[in-house]
Amino acid sequence: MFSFVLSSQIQHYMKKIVLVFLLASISFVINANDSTKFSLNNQVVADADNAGLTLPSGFGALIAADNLGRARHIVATKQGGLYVKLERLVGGKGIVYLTDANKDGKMEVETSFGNYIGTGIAIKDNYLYASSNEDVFRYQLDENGKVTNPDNPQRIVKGLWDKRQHASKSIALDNAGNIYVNIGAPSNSCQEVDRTKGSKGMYPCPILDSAGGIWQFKVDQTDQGYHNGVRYATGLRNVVGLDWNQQQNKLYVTMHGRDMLYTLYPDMFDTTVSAELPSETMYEINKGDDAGWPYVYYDHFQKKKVLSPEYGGDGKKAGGEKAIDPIAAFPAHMAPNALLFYTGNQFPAKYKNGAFIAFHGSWNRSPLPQEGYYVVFIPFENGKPSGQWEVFANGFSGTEVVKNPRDAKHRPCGLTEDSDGSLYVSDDVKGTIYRIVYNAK
Ligand SMILES: [Ca+2]
Repeated sequence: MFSFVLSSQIQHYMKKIVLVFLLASISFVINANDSTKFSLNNQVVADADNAGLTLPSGFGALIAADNLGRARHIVATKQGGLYVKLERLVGGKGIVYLTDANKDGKMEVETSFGNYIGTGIAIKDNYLYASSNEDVFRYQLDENGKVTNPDNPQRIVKGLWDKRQHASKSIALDNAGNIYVNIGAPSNSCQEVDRTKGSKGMYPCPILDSAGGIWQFKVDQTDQGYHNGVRYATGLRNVVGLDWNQQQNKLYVTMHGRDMLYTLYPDMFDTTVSAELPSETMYEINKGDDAGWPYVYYDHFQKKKVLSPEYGGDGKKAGGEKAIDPIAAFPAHMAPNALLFYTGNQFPAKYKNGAFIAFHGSWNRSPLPQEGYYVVFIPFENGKPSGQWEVFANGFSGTEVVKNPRDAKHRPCGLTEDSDGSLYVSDDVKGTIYRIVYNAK
């Protein structure tokens, strides 16, 4: 009896001692690693220098992966993996699949596949979709979010224009079995001779039959060409950023505006105006919409669509009465390369259903400094911007002033949201993947 009581008491105290020791060691581990590792609630913690980025208060960033190659668009799986589309093959492969086995936020390459370059990548209903510059493929995903047929995808779209200029076939998917493919115009402003002083604008612009718009295809049919697709929207010079807004059940896009107003028409535009115009634009797209390229461009100072000089414009004359207006406009030549509506709950409430835009950065603002090279946020309500745009994440270029795109160490190109509400940003210079998290509570 006595021995039983003693042993029971000893066991009781032993348990207490073990528990105290365990708590002490956990707290020691957390304190020792608070800037580099993960916290008790398994939330990923930012790098000490926020991966070199400047962010709003309460946000942090870490480098999730690095040196992947020319990382264009990205998509996160529900299970925490990440697919990255590459613009140049690495080891003969154009898609990288990253996973994070120990959940510390640092990702490792699990596999790579796909023998084609390109930009577009998206996930819908257990399929991964990826585009080359002329085709779209789809792959089956297993219950872990991993592709089951990496070497044998279904080619659902083929033979789209690839004329080098504006060749990225960015993609988005709706909830009704359709995929939307950007076919950028291989042209600045549809002149008879592209980007040449004195060359007239072609009317009607023949490029619009095959490019300069968004085409809609079925997700489950093989080898669809132009004749199987629907020209869903036209007059869009080059849409690299597009996203299906689930709240509105509608397509939204960001367009790269035309270049070279000063170079081609120095008697109408000076270098300052030409650096700021035309606007980079964001549109809400309905079937059949025409955004007006090449006949008009948008001017966010005059707040109107202006007739292009190739079509009789002088920088003031309005045009494009039947063309849609943008829902947001940005300074020229910032190159909006990705659009993402934020649906997560990790970030503060103002970000919910708002739009993030990754600006790849400019070349055509010289002699003024180049602009872009950051991620912008615009708050939204009921599918429309409800406030001014603001720079959300800056510092990718690693330099105060970018005179030439080659000066930029990193250029934002793709966006995706992790299932925990973190925001991933890809860079197509060094292949860095940034993960932005909200740490303040
Ligand atoms: Ca890891």
